[in-house]
Amino acid sequence: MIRPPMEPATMQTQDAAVAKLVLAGPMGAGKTTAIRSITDAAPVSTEMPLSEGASDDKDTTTVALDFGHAVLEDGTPLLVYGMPGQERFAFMRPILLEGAFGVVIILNAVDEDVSAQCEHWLREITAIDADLPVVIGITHTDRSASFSIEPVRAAIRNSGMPVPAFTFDARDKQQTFHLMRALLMDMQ
Ligand SMILES: Nc1nc2c(ncn2[C@@H]2O[C@H](COP(=O)(O)OP(=O)(O)OP(=O)(O)O)[C@@H](O)[C@H]2O)c(=O)[nH]1
Ligand SMILES: [Mg+2]
Repeated sequence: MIRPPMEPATMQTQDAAVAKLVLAGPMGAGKTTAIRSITDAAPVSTEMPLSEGASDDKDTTTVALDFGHAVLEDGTPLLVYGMPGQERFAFMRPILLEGAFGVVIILNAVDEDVSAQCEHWLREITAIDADLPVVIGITHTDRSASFSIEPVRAAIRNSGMPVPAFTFDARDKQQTFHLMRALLMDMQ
């Protein structure tokens, strides 16, 4: 049985300590997709039809949260929560970050200014909890021929935070797990 998260960053289930991770980032970056990629059972999701900005591959948006239980190859259990990307649901962010071990900020390489997005989301998360470990994952690089990760790394350096950044495809289980492992390395 999966127990809901309590206060600390890691919780005891019957078998092992479980880390709570949260996925943050703008609308359409791939938070819901990432959770669907890594969970074996169907995750909990709160998708509603997009009134504006629907596209062929995205016609719904998260209005409260995503939740899934995943197990890394080494047996490490994870409770993974996804935030809604839209600003009007920003009130959910502190609620979901309560008791989290760390945050994966997912950005979209197709978005106009990815480094500005990066700075924005780093500010949003650290304003809620300045001590949370963070990893950045950038999706949709297959759709942006001109994308370079260097401006994003420069934005991270400007923030003064030791945050690793990777590109990945949220539809791919192994690539999504790779990000989670990078975050969990801070745990050891
Ligand atoms: N081409 C491409 N598509 C991707 C990649 N990663 C995710 N996607 C797609 O991008 C879309 C992301 O949608 P969601 O997962 O709903 O995005 P979200 O971040 O949960 O968005 P909100 O809930 O609205 O904040 C889906 O259609 C995915 O299939 C990638 O690397 N490349
Ligand atoms: Mg979503």
